[in-house]
Amino acid sequence: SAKPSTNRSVTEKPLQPCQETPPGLVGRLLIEFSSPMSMERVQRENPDVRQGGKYTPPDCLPRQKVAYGIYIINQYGEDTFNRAKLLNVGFLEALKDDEEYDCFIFSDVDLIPMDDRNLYRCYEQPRHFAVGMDKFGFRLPYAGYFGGVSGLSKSQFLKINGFPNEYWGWGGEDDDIFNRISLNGMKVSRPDIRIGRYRMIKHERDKHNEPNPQRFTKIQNTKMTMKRDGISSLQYRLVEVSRAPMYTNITVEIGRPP
Ligand code: NGS
Repeated sequence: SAKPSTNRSVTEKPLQPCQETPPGLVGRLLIEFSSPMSMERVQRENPDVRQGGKYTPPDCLPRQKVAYGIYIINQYGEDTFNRAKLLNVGFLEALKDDEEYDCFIFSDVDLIPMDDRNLYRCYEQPRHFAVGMDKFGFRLPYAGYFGGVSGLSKSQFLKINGFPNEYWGWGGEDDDIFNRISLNGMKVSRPDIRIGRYRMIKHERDKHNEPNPQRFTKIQNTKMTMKRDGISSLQYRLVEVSRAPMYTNITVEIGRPP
């Protein structure tokens, strides 16, 4: 049965691996929020992005499969917010789409990178990208800060049993992740402070996200809790998955604090 082959490898030259540093980077970007950005414009300026926010370089073989898709994980209902648990959901749901993803970038929705040399890929060690945020005067607020935007390879993520599911409300979950990394013999890697710059989209204080009074004691106990609490114990109910042109929107029910 001779079907005409559409396989690239027999019709074209095999692709070369992508360059370590992509060509055409511009460095510092002008980020300001005074003029609104429309989804249509984002779409127009990124014609190679496919349904659900997926992208593959057309002319080279990617060295890593960064969850080459954009996933927005939305907590269903009105119960207390749980950031780290939502990030765990994002990891599993992205893998359901493509089990070959080997790198995951976890970003807060309100952070906009100001320099395209801050490469969203995975590194030898877990990566903290958001080292210079405007609200902290473009400096790290403290040496162990791991909030905002981070990136872990699949194996780094699994080594720390993913992120904690038991931080309800604001604060501490990023410090717990930092502890998991150190306790598992890894070290956080970071970009140069001049490159890892971010602007935060200004917004009102979130509802249902009051400071978690348990956060200080919880971050003292990471060593004990990380074995049982993490990606291995994650439970949730999928409410909706919808594919927009530039991203995949996932709504999940993740329960509420005990
Ligand atoms: C620390 C929090 C982190 C938080 C960081 C920055 O104190 O979760 O402040 O917060 N840790 C604890 O509360 C234990 S920020 O200034 O962005 O609101 O990420």
